[in-house]
Amino acid sequence: MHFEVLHRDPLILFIPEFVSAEEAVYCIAAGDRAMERSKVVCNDPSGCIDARRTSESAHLGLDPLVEPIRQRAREFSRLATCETLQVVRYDVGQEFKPHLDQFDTSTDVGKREVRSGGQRGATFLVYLNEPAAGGATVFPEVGLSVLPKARAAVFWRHQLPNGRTDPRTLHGGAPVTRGRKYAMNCWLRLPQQPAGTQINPQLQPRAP
Ligand SMILES: O=C(O)CCC(=O)C(=O)O
Repeated sequence: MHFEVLHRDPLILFIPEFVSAEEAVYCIAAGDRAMERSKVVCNDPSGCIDARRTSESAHLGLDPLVEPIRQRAREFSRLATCETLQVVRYDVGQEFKPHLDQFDTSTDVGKREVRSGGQRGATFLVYLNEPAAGGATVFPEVGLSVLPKARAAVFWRHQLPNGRTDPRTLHGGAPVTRGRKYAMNCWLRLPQQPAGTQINPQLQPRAP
């Protein structure tokens, strides 16, 4: 799959054609049928509403029509597990302030998630459409801003070589200023491993 390197360390890639136009349309329609106010990970197992994340979102579940997307993500990252896909919809003014995707293992919920499914090791953020203005994905620690491009995905790894969260992967969705943005999260889980284990070396992207 063709990709461009946006940033080397931490590794952030742009994959221009990660989903087909048909897949994007399907995911938007499936997401629209189940949208609810987005939540963030917190000690409540069902998540918490938080002023830092004002979008709406929907989980697509194990739908055979979106399985090829999860499979693609697994093959590209060479990680075995991919959470079910989450479609996110932003209207004007909605945003997700900068945050990290890895579970915080100093919290009970973080420990529980890592025990049950493994730590998050990488993210594919798929753009299902393009808002008329705004809605960039920003990485403030590395000074990177990525404008949504329909069908493309941004991929980044979360961990430092010592297995700890890389704080430079802080990222967020800037407010949409015109139109509507649809994106989709695909979070890859690392197989269970003792703390401090080196990151799975196979998480390196393949050569273009
Ligand atoms: O919408 C974006 O550009 C970023 C979304 C994000 O970081 C998330 O949903 O975790």
